[in-house]
Amino acid sequence: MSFLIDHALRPIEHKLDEGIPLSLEDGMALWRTRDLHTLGRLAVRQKERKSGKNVYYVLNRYINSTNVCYAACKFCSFARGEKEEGAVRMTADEVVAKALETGTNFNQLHIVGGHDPRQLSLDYWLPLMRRFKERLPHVQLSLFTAAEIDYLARRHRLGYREVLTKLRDAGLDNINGGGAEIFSERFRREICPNKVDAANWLAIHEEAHGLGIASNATMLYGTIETLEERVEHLIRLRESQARSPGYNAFIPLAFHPDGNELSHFGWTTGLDDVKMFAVARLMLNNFDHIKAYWMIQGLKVCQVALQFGADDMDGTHGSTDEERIYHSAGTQSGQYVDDREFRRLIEAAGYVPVRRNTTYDVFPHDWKPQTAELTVA
Ligand code: V47
Repeated sequence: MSFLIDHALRPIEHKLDEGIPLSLEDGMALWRTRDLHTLGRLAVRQKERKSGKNVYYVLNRYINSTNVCYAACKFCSFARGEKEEGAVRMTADEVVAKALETGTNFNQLHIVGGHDPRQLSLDYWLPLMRRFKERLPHVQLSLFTAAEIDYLARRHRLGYREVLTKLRDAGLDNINGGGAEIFSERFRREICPNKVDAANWLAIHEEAHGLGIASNATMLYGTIETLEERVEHLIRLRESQARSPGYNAFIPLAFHPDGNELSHFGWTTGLDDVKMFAVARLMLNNFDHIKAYWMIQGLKVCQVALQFGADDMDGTHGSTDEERIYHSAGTQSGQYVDDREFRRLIEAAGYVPVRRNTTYDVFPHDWKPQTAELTVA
């Protein structure tokens, strides 16, 4: 008796074994297959070629420093006008206090925010970053998205290289992967016309890599994009990584429909989610890590994603953090997962939990920083 095997996947298996990058047609065959188990097995084999039995997580703090934003992206439920009810703009002292609220035992500070005319400025960020680096040298700063870097450059009338150099010198270790959405012009014109375009998103990441700043990449799936546009997006990321290496992880962002203009698309399905992880793992042969971010697809789907090529579950967040991008758009995930829970889920999936920092240096799970008690002042 033979198990059902989709024969369209056989030439793809051959290419993967030979290390040949997959084409657009291959990517479409992966999306179209109903042979989910073979798809998962192929993705797991690629994952294990990259990271063996390891599955990574990071002890981190997560802050949305401002939700004031005038970009008006149609998928967004988070943005507010300055005077609108629900607008939250943190002072630099509040950001420091929030980051330190539950101590210093974390390896990453992850901050993203809106295009806020008052807060998104080098005058606000450079001193704040230096302050963090002086007090918390063991914490890597994963700040901004390329959309925010583009805003900073335009605001200060500087080139990307100049802005990035200033940010790097103040301590920027990594740029977050947001703002990529879907690279197709058709998508961006209709959904997020006021945001950095695809060519500049890629240029910012490539310039950052050249300056020694690492980054992540994302893709927002589940609205008007076609399957071809999803695969093309992945191919453009692969080409960008080949031109200027420095992307650590790819993170698929499942569309969340509550409270935005695209609500009628509804939630992505579990099947779409796990396929998305597998297709990404198989197309992105030059990316080391595919991240299943528990906040986005939920802990249960993310654990299953480990059987579809994902090798990372992102971060704990702090127990007092208040993520707002996904919570304002309807996520049922909580705000915090402790490291014991990550280890339990990863081990149950047959993998070895590994604590990392942003750039994937590995730490014993009970590692603690040697910093003295810190206060806000
Ligand atoms: O660019 C906004 C997305 C991104 C919705 O680097 C939405 O590790 C789904 O940068 N439904 C910002 N997605 C978040 C971001 C990020 C997220 C996770 C991991 C990393 C990383 C970075 O959030 C935006 C947009 O694509 N987003 N609204 C929504 N309703």
